[in-house]
Amino acid sequence: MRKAFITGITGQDGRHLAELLHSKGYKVFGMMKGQHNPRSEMIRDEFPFVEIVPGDLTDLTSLVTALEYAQPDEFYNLGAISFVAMSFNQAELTANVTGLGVLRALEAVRIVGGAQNNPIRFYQASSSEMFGKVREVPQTELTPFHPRSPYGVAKVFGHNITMNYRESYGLFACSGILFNHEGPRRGLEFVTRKITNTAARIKLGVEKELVLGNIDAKRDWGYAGDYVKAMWLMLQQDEPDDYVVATGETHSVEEFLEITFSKVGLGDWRQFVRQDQKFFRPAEVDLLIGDPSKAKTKLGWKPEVSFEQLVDMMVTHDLEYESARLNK
Ligand code: F7E
Repeated sequence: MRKAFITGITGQDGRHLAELLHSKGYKVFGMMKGQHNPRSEMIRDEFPFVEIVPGDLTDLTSLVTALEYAQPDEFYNLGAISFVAMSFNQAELTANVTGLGVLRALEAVRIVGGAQNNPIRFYQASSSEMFGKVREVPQTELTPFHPRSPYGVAKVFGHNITMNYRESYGLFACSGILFNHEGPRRGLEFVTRKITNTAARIKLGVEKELVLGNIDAKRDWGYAGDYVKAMWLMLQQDEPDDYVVATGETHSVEEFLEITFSKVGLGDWRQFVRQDQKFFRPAEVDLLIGDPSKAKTKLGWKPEVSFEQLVDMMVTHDLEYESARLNK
């Protein structure tokens, strides 16, 4: 039985990936930090097949101990401080977890190694935030980075150190440069879920308005369930490499609002939305659009869920989820 080790198991991608790997017959280990982590119950209830292993990306010894215990074939490093806005306020923590955490994970892989004829394969969750103030449109694996947040800077370090360990020590280490990916499991702090969830609450009469920051920003939004398939495919290749994972389409936050409010049946979003300076960022990423040609050609990967279907899936989920909460 193949074994996979996932950091960030409680996040959106960790949960999608755990499901995918379980369906493929893997034994799945999920690393979780802290004492009495309240999310461990969620994982236990939702995914009883996941074995929780204690560990923390800021503690190399804990990573080595966790890998020695799990002896995985594949290591997916999805753990991070992933909220860009928060990274401006907790820049040092972000650098430590999202940046240096990757170095510690790679060191742990180098130390534990895995079976001689079957070394641990490593996946790093790189991000389109690395492109920041974009140097070209669309962005490819070769587009230079210009990060615009402490999060983006930390991800550039993670990306480069992964490449460096591949070149220096011959590790089977890949980075997926994933553009924004969403779905019903997205945290409520991210703009897409904030919009679909608040719109559902307005529809149900429990909220009056939606307060946002910059609605002109454009993103290449895909479905998280599609994107974890690309992660897995990268680790099944003969050679390690880096890949852009994106839809190749871009939409503004305003477009997301428009479709959501019309699907919920509230009409014109302008009646419900207010902008507040506190949700604007010190430096913004204005436009992201990825070119997934390499992933399509080499991995045979393509996104299955369209932008409209994604919004629809999230709106439908949030209307059901919020009315179930009301009726409790
Ligand atoms: O913001 C604007 C905001 O926080 C999207 C993470 O998964 O994707 C994600 O990063 C846009 C930005 O995602 C609000 O200024 C307006 O322009 O949903 P977001 P993100 O920053 O693009 C990348 C690929 C990652 O790697 C990250 O980990 O929406 N925006 N008003 C707002 N954003 C939020 N969160 N809240 C607002 O009220």
